[in-house]
Amino acid sequence: MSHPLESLFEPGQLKQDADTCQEWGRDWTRSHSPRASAVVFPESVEQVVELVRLAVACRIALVPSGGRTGLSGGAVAANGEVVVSFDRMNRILEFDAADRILTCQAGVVTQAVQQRAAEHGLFYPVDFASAGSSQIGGNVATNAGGIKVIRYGLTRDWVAGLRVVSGKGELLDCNRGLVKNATGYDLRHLFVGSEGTLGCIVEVDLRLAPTPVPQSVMVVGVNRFRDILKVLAEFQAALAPSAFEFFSQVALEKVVAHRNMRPPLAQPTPFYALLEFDSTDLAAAEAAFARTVEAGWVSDGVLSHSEAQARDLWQLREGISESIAQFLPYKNDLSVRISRLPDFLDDVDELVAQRYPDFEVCWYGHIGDGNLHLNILKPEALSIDEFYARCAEVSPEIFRLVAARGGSISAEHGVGLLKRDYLEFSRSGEELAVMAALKQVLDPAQIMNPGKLLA
Ligand code: S2G
Ligand code: ZN
Repeated sequence: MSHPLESLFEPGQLKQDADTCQEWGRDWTRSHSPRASAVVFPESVEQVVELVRLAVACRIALVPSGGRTGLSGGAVAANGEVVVSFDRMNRILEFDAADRILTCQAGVVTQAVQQRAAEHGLFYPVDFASAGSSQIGGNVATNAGGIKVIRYGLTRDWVAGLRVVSGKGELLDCNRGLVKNATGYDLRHLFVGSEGTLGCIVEVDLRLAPTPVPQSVMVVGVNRFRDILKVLAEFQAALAPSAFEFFSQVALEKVVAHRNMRPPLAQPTPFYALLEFDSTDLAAAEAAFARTVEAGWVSDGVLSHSEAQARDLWQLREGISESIAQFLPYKNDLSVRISRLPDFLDDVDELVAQRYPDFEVCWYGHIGDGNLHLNILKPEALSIDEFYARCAEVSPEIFRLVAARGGSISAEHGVGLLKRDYLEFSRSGEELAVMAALKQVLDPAQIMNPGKLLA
């Protein structure tokens, strides 16, 4: 069957078969069935410009899609939209040693950026479990965070320049890799985190960091939820961690079972903290560890003595998401300022125990930057619909606790479809009005990822 967009592409660049529409019409979420009408695979910026212009003329909705690892339904084509896949715009275009900038097409996989940076003796410091399949364009569109934010910040902090095709089909070349550029609004930051609702990210200038000294990893057993923050403070007083993660015993059990691994400590503890730090700070780390044990916050710990052991310890944290996927978890990705975490932890832990007494609760996340992943695991006996409905009843209560502490109902996974209707817990009416006005300016035909992020 012919398609209004067909004239723009070579055969094989526009597909309408059910399997392709199903596979490319979704991300990692399973709450909405994909119903894409077609999938296009542009191969150049010029093709993306023509695509958006023709889609505006034909009023065809577009869903930009990268590695399809999203967790909020931001890349789900649930209403007959055309998916714009950047799989074939996957070239690293340029590296400039003086600027320490790597210029990539949007479809370059995150891990390929990390590898190319290493080949140039540098380091791309944004890392997370899905880096082997996520794409840089999607990382920018969701301002991806991950496990090293405590030292290196988020994707936003490494975007030196951005080429974007707006919803009007205009190519915007934002900041061009400049370190300083005081010439008005920095539009690159508008598109970072925009989730494909303002335009298509087509090329990214990524800043690279100096390679860190060799790192050590320590996993410690923590007795009480709120003591994790005292442990964080103790280590941060002694050194600058490159990562400070946590996970509960439930999370550990799932990973150990799923990956047939050994627990890190002789005895189980309710919670675990995983920290990574410069090996040159080993003595300071051991002294801080001893103080946390003396204080009664930590019961035991293990330190990596090789890269292989460090990787194994990281697997205990990075393997959680995949290990719990079989339980179809209902996910909440929350953040509050570090200073407000202790009271927030008490609040939300109490609420979860009250409202989910018969559900298995799996806690983990980047507690060092205030980000908690609260995953409720589906009981065998409940259907997915019943389970999600039960969980959705509690979400507003959790979001009220987040709002009361000035936190965010989506720390790093984005809003997409799943969190869209709860935005008022984290954004004011005035802010939402400004966001809608900006979308009207950049996507007046409302064809860019309609229904995502903004209702
Ligand atoms: C993490 C990965 C996605 C998930 O492990 O830090 O962001 O499952 C998550 O929550
Ligand atoms: Zn995370």
